[in-house]
Formats: sequence, structure tokens, C-alpha cells
Amino acid sequence: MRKLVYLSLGSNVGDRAANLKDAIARLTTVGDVVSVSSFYETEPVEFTAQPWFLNCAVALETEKMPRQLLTAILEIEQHMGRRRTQQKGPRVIDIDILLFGSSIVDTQGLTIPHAALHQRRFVLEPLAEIAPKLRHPVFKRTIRELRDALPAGQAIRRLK
Ligand code: PH2
Ligand code: MG
Ligand code: MG
Repeated sequence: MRKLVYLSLGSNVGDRAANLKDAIARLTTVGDVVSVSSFYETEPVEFTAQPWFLNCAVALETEKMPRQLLTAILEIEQHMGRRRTQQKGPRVIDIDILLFGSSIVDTQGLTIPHAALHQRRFVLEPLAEIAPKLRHPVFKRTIRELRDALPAGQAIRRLK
């Protein structure tokens, strides 16, 4: 069964835009990339002593099950040179599963919807660009509503 999945991509090491584009190209081996948001320059959150990120959101249609998708994504991160050193620290590429159809998954190493999605402007702003009316299956709020409910802060700038 084909599912519509939403991903968040981020990079803050090397040529960030080239890294996002490379990851998007590699995702075409996992499914059909049906939309890509603008790229956004974003202030680092949670672990703040690191360079600013470039983030975007991607909609992907895939036959894969959540675990298989996670495995494919981790492989792409590996092949692009991601080395897990410091948690939430600088990275060439990070690909996170935000939403997987309307599925709710909570298992070791995989939580869908992404546990921090509703708190992060660097996720909600790009996602609201490509899927404003999409509804969060747990909070029952649309992505636009979640974006509008964020407290002030978390600087973000949309690139052309
Ligand atoms: N990713 C994190 C932690 N902080 N901040 C921004 N702006 N963008 C990110 O992609 C990001 C972050 C952990 O994955
Ligand atoms: Mg992440
Ligand atoms: Mg990740």
C-alpha cells in the first residue's frame, strides 16, 4: 500500500544546500518525492552552540513500512557521511520521519508522529508551506494551526 509520508531534512555542515539536494535525490530510490518546500535558514534549537541549519520538508509517496523507511533513511545518512558523535550536534544531513500517513507508531527508536514536531519552527514552517491543512493524528490540529501556536522565538528565514 502506498503511503504519503512527510520528512524533515536538515544540514549544518559543509555545503548545506548541496547536502539537502543530494538527500532529496537519494530519496527518489525510496519512493516518489511529490513535494519539496523552500529551503529555510534556521537558528539551532535545543543544542544551540553550533552553526545555523538549512532545513526543508519533503513529501514522499512510498510502499515501505515505517521500519523499512527508517532503515533506508539511516542508510542515506550513512552514505552521505553522517557520523553520530554528539547528540543533536552538527551534521552533514539529518532526515527525520515526521508523519507517516495517519499512522501512530511508538517503538524503540521510532516515534511517529515525530515527538518534537509540534514544538519546532524549523519543522512546522517548511511543512506548513507544503501541507498547511494536514492534520496531526494525535493533537488533531492542522500543521498551520500548530505553526501559528508556537511561542515567539526560533529565528527562521526562507531562502528564495
Ligand atoms: N536538529 C536538531 C536539533 N536542533 N535546530 C535546527 N534549527 N534545525 C535542525 O534540523 C535541528 C536543530 C536535532 O535533530
Ligand atoms: Mg532531527
Ligand atoms: Mg534524525
